[in-house]
Order: sequence, then C-alpha cells, then structure tokens
Amino acid sequence: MALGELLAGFASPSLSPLTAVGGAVIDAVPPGVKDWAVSVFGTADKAALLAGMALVIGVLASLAGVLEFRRGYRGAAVVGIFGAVGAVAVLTRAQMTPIAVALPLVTAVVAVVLLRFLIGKLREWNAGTLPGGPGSSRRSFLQALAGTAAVSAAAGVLAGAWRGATNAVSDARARITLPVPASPAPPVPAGADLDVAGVTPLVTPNREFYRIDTALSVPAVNPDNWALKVTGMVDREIQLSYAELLAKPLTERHITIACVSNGVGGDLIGNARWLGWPVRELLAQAGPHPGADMVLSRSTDGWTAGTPLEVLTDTRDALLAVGMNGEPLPLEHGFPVRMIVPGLYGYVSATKWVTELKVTTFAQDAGYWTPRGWSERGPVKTSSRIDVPRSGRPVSAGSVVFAGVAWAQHTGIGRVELRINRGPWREAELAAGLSADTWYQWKLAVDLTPGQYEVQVRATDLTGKPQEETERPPEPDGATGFHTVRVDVKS
Ligand SMILES: Nc1nc2c(c(=O)[nH]1)N[C@H]1C(S)=C(S)[C@@H](COP(=O)(O)O)O[C@H]1N2
Ligand SMILES: [Mo]
Repeated sequence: MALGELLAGFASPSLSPLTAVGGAVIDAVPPGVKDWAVSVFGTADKAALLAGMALVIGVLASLAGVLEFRRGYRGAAVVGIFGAVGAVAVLTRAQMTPIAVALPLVTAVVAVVLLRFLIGKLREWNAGTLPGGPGSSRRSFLQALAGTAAVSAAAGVLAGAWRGATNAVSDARARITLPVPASPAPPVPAGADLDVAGVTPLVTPNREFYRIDTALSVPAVNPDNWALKVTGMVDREIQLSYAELLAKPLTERHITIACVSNGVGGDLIGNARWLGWPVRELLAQAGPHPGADMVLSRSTDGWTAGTPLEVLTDTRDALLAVGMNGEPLPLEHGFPVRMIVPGLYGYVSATKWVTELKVTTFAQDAGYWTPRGWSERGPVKTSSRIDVPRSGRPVSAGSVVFAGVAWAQHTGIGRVELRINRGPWREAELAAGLSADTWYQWKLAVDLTPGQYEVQVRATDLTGKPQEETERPPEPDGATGFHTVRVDVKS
C-alpha cells in the first residue's frame, strides 16, 4: 500500500488509492453517521477515518495471511478483491484518471507477490526444510519480514512527505478565485456543436485533457512562492508575482493545443477556455532587443521551449495562462502558470509551471526537444480526424453519419471533405468555429450499402491550402497523411 501511495505521489497527485477509498467512504456513509463522527472527533474526523481504514486494512491483511498460510491463493484472493474495491472507489471520484484506476490494481499485485513470498518463507520455517535447520528457516522468514516492513515504512514516509507538499499546493489552488476577464471569450456560436453522438466535444473537460510532459512527478509549485522572470536580450528585466499577474487585465480565449507526437487520427489534442495575460503585453514592458528572435521559456523542472519572438509579439492571443475552463490550472496542466500559444505545437510553446522567459536567439539557444531530434520550429499542421463511426466498428446500411474534428490553429478551417474507397472528395458540413485558434466539428451523412469501405478525411485551411497527403511520422515536426477508417456496413 505504501508503494501504491508513493507511485500515486508521482503519477496521480490528485488521487491516490487511499484518498480514493477514503473519499468514497465519506460520500457513502449516511449523513447521521457523518454528523456523529464530526461531533465525536471534531476536526480530527479525517484522522479518525484514516485510523479506521488502517485498522480495517490491518485486519484484512492478517486475514489474508492466515488464509494464504492454510491454503495457497485464498489470501491472494482477499487481496485481489481489496484491489478491485480500490479501483471501483477511484471510478466514483471526480479526479478519476486511468492511472489512478490502475494504481490500486498495481498495489494489489505487489501485495499478492509479497504475501506469497512471505507465506512461502513461513512455510519453510514451519516445515524446517532449509539445510541450516529450523533456526535458519526462522531467521530467513524474520529477515524477509523485517526487510518488507523497512521498505514499506520508507515508502510510506516518502509518500507522506510528497503528499504533504502536493496537498499544500492543492489547498492553495482551491483557495484561488480567478478574476473576471477584462476580455472575455467570445460566446460559442450557435451550431458550433453539431451534436453527433460520439463526436469529440467542442471543449475538452479538464480531466479528459491529454497530458504530456517529461515530469516524472508533477511539480508542486506554491503560487505564493511563484515568480516569473523575463531575462536575456531586453531593456528591462522583469519579475512578476502570481498576485501581480492576477491583477493584470486578463484575456479569456478558446484555444486548441496539440502535441507534435500526435499521430494521424490520434488524441493528443484538446480544446480549452484559457484565461491569461497576453505574453505580448509582458514582452512590451521588457522591451526585447532588435537582434532577438526567440523566447526560451523554462519551467520549474528545467524543461524548456523555444518560441519564435514574432509569434509572441504579434496580435494573436499567446497567453501566460492561469485558468483552464473556468478553474485555476490543474496541477498536471501547469499550475500556477503556463504558456498557451495558438498555432504552435506544445513542445515549442506550451511550457507548464513556467518561471522564466529568456529573450534570445535561435542561433544561441534551443528548447528541450530540439537537440533530441525534433524541429526547431513547430507550427501546427492542418489536420482532421474521423471520430464516428469508429474504425472497425460495424454499422447498419443506409444513411451513415460520419463526423469528427479538423484544425489549423490560427489560420482556421475552410473546408472538410470525405472520400470513400479513394473516390471523389465530397464536401462535409463544417460547423461554425469558435475561432481560427480552435478545432471545428464537421459531419457528413453518406448512403452506404452493405460491404467494406475505406473512408478518408481531408481538411483545407482558410487560405485554401489542403492538408498534406503524404504519410509521415510525427518526428521531426508533426505527422501528415489522411486519417483513414475502415467501416464494415452490415445489412
Ligand atoms: N514543463 C513542461 N511543460 C511542457 C512539457 C514538458 O515536458 N514540461 N511538454 C509540452 C508538450 S510536448 C505538450 S504537447 C504540452 C501538453 O500540455 P498538457 O499536458 O497540458 O496537455 O505541454 C508542453 N509543456
Ligand atoms: Mo507534445
């Protein structure tokens, strides 16, 4: 369990197996019991719950030990059920993520392995089978037990310390009230959402938003200690606190960000309503020197992105973002502050947990991924995806509705077309966009008789430039090719 909690500290800071079970218990107990617990334990009610959980876990673990000793795999079954209960508890939580669901199961697997190992040692002692006689069998068991206890205790202490730091930041986040934007996001136009079942929602909920970064553990950055420095080739170096940033006139915009590693048809892309201060305003105060052509943004964990200076100083809404879909940024998405730049892949622009903007040149500096084989510049490539019907899923003959999304951030989508079995392109209905900086939904109903079909989609941007047909992998500057699905039409 300690290992599960420790793993959660790294991979799932907002939801560990124990906090999930505890949260589920709190939600499940009848109000009467809850009131009773609060009246008896007062503000120590959470500690009491944890102590109660420790007691139940201790009893169940002992039971598993006794059962396993009597007959192999009985105790393992108890542990397995325990892990499954944990996973179900996670499923009931708002912060649920696939990793969080997996952790109780991983915990159970580790526990079963340990249980089988220790019971094996105990049996050896019981039978006195080791060559050194009963004494050595006993010693071997006790050593294994002590080793397990020591590793568990160390993992538990580490997990506790980590959770303490993360909790402090989560609490600070929970206390933040985001300011009302000076420039609110334009309203969602009627018809932007085509309302087709299974199509990507126009705005991605925070907890479904893809997450990509090199951070093994999610950085826990306290907003009270956060500061952003503007350094390098500038007239005036600037330092900005979180409170100062929140006091600026903020802009709110829907912006779709995508990962350069997103393969054709992939889902490393999401659209959110970001609240932030335009980076151009900050840079204007700093006064970049004439020779500068790049801004190297750096995060607390040392990761960097190299963004063309012109993109951060032109009229687009490149933001120092503090809000995501009406909430302070989630920890995983860069709390307290990150960059969001319309039109560029994340690896050259979307620095999370950002603390420094160094005005520099491409000749002098390079972002994290450039020396690792990825292109120095990363403008998003016009692309499109078929969401429904899902590839390989059978559908009934007749009118089959195809739908999906298309994107060409900061240029906008002009047209989306579909072709069946490499036939002529047919124009799909293109929904109103939120803005040129976001993806657009599209749909097309096609009459299909029973059989197998290969369906492809192609987007054309608002300048009339169609999406690249040649299939290329993501490395070094983004995948190209048409998303292709195979549809099995049944009579
Ligand atoms: N600090 C930091 N910021 C980062 C990264 C990173 O590894 N570290 N990855 C970038 C990449 S490659 C992408 S695609 C986006 C993803 O942002 P998200 O996880 O909020 O979706 O974050 C960017 N910002
Ligand atoms: Mo990325």
